[in-house]
Amino acid sequence: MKLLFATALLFTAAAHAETTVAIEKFAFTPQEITVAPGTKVVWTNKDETPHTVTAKDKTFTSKALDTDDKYEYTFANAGDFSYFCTLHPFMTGIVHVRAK
Ligand SMILES: [Cu+2]
Repeated sequence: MKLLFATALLFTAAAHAETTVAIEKFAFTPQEITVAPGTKVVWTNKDETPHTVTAKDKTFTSKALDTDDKYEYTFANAGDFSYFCTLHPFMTGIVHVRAK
């Protein structure tokens, strides 16, 4: 019974997993992350310059984020998701979504 309860807690934690990426000095940090399906990724712009978080295939995109603005996106399915900043296309990042 105790084991079942622990398992349920684990599932709950996984369903609400969240990770953060900073947008800083014209770069996404960390530039590359690996998360489990269902993870919410929260980007925060720490620059004085506006940036966007835009999927290469345009499946998701933020507005132009001002300083301290956040953008969040939940990755439901496994895959490799490249993204960039539309205002500074040299800024790129990638989210690997892998079932564990
Ligand atoms: Cu930018």
